[in-house]
Amino acid sequence: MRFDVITLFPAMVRSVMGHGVIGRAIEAGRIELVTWNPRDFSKDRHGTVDDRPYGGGPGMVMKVEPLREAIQAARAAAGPAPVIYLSPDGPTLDGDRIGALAAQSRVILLCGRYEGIDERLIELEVDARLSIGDYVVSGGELPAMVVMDAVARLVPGVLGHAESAAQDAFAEGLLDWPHYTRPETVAGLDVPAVLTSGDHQAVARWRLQQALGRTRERRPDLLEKRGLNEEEQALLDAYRVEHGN
Ligand code: 9WO
Repeated sequence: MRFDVITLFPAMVRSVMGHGVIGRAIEAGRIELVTWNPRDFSKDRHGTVDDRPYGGGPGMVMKVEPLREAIQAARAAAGPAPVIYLSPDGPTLDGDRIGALAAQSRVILLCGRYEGIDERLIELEVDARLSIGDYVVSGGELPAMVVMDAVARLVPGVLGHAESAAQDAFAEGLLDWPHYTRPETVAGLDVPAVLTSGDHQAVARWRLQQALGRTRERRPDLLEKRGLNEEEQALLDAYRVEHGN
């Protein structure tokens, strides 16, 4: 998977994405991250990439040409790829959209700053918008990094066995089960006995039951959408009796 990111802050993107499991995947070449700074494509010696908005009003707008040339350079570098503009007015990122992106070999992520980008750039070069939620942040970079992290985790070989197991719960449409580590007792609180029983089947059953119970308590909408088989329903019924809910 290759991500090309159009951003005024390439160092920010490379630094954040260079950590942890995704950073290791980039180092191993399983994920490719290339950044393109519109300022490098500016026509004037000041590196101008923005200007005042027509019609007046506060702030600045990103100019078409530097962005367009950065996008075209990204396309020329590694072939055609969808251009996705990170913006609150796009459809909201969810598991299906993450899966669809992970099926692509390449994607170009366009990060806006200032008050936004000239609409004509969107008309000329943007294939889709994508939101990570109904709020505005300072730029498209953090949303782009959320998208890249979530998508990269689905690329084969990026997650080790442990992490991919941890991700299974949500991939199953459920919230995560609780996690514990040493010491066995801390501040008078013990680890649930099943987790130290050595009975792997019982542990797996307990984890599924916890995920089902927590999903019902915290995100009943997910459970509604997912449905339950007979065994899961029985586990959830037992959880509700145990938790009195
Ligand atoms: C801002 C905005 C506000 C309300 C409705 C739609 C909107 N679009 C934008 C926009 O594209 N802003 C540019 C990119 C310039 C300001 C910083 N940008 C931005 C993108 N802030 N927040 C996002 C974003 C992207 C994806 N998901 C959530 C927020």
